[in-house]
Amino acid sequence: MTSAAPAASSVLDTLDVDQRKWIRRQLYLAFAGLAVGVLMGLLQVLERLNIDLYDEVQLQSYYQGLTMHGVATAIVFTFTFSNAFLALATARGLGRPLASTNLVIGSFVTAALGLVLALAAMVTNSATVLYTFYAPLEASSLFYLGAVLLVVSTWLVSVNQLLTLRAWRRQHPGERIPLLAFTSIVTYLMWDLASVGIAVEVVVFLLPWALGWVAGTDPLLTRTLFWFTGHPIVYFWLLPAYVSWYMMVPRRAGGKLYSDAIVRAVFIMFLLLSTPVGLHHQFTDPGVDSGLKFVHAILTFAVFFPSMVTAFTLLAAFENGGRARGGKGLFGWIRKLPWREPFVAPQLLAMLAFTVGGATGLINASFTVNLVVHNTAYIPGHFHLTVGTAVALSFMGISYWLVPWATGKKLWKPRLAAIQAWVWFVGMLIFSNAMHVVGLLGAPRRTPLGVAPYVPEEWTGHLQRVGLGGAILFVSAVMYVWILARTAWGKERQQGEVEIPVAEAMQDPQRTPRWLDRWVPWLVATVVLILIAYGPQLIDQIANIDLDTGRAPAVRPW
Ligand code: HAS
Repeated sequence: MTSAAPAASSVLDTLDVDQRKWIRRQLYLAFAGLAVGVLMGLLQVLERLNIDLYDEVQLQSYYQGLTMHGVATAIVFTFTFSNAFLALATARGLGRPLASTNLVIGSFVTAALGLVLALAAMVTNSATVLYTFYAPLEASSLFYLGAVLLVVSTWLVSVNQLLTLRAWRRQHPGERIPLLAFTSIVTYLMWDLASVGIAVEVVVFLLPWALGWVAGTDPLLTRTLFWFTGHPIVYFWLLPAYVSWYMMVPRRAGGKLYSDAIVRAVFIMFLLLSTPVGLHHQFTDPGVDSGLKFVHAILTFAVFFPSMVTAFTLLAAFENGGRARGGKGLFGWIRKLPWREPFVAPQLLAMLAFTVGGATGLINASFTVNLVVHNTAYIPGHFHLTVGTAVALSFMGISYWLVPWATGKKLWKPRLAAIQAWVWFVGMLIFSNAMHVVGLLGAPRRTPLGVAPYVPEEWTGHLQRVGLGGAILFVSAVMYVWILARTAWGKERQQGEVEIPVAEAMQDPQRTPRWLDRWVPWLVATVVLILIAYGPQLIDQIANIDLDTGRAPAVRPW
């Protein structure tokens, strides 16, 4: 059996030198975003220990730092990293350079401009609206423009992927789309549809409001539009990691891709189910219809399924790898996995963390239990295991081959890189466990608890563990940025080309059913599902818009 992807060298030989340069720059944006984000994270955990450094760094408030933390890590780092990684994965999968170098440059320029504008607004305290930005909190127009540009940078990647696919199809009529390209493209197609919510929210409502063109806007409507995108965004963060977990990690762990067909089915399920679930963020929102909340709750359980499939198929791939490396017995193969390898170890640890993060997600999704955990510290506990570890740690592992590929430099101190991942994992276990527990004890999220007068004695120890875990995470992040900086600006050049790892499939990809190699019918089905899940709610809310105030809805009286 062979992998559906062509040999690495053919892509690298033909990949436009310019494209590699702009992909590298996009990666640098990601690392800049992460650096800003973790600095702000440090301030937050110190605040939990009653050490307030906001004045020291000239920030006006805890909330200003929190906004910068969320936007820089969850939006800038993730978007720009995926823009670089999945653009390259598409080229690698299709065995040809991306169709348009201008689009590669365009994606970088829009993302860079977006970052500068959003950062300028946040630093000047004119956009302290948190990373979940909806009314009634209002930011300056610069911030909204920055957000628009960051989203546009992802759309440009998507267009480039589709143009590259079109060119590939002309030369390969009737052939199956190579899996690596298929999954990379589906990830962006899912996001294209999902991001319509935030695009409408910002362009139609928030931006005109911030520019003073309209008197007010409707908080419930902007909140619903935000969560239309705000849930699928988590899969836009996660799916690049899945691309690596399915197709790249097994290659380095000595295993094979379990099944081409299952991976396609999993990504199609994410396309279908990622968006019509956003109302599970609004279970406690009185303005949302209860029947629709029920529909979204059921679909949330459905979108759990492709991740369960992923867990079992990955385990099969790794067992295969561990046994090929000499592992014996029921669990002996686990020890044989390359736990000290800087590319594999972070991602295996990311998967372990995600197993727990997935379970806490299921708790969030359960309507009645959600009432207990909603808006408590439990929720950041959940998402630091998912986006903060499953995704961030995977991206760190990927960057340990991606940065050498992009710069032609040898990875600086690979053993230290593996240690860095373990430090992150340990820090996150302490941090997220403490957040979950203190959340269950009633501690609210997004609150400067260091100055809150009502903090009971029983929270104190857990808050100290939050501080300790966060400090360890900060150390790991500094190690990460330092290793990458020493790699990129080091003198030691890579011997030959860096391999872009792609695992062989255990089963012949050509036996994959043709209906799993299409997406137009799935796209249509996705749109229909979204209309069913969101149509009645949005129609009702838009009908409430007060036309007397012009183009914008009036502020509701309540
Ligand atoms: Fe979530 C809130 C439900 C997944 C991120 N989530 C959030 C927020 C964020 C977030 C950021 O239903 C807060 C937003 C805010 O600021 O308000 N979430 C879920 C469910 C899942 C889920 C059901 N979330 C994610 C992922 C995220 C993420 C992924 C980021 C990347 N979440 C919720 C709900 C809320 C929520 C409610 C609202 C809460 C509220 O009230 O505010 C599921 O998709 C999870 C499925 C995961 C699994 C685990 C599979 C495990 C795998 C690893 C395999 C391991 C192996 C071991 C192979 C089923 C694939 C290898 C190791 C060896 C030793 C071999």
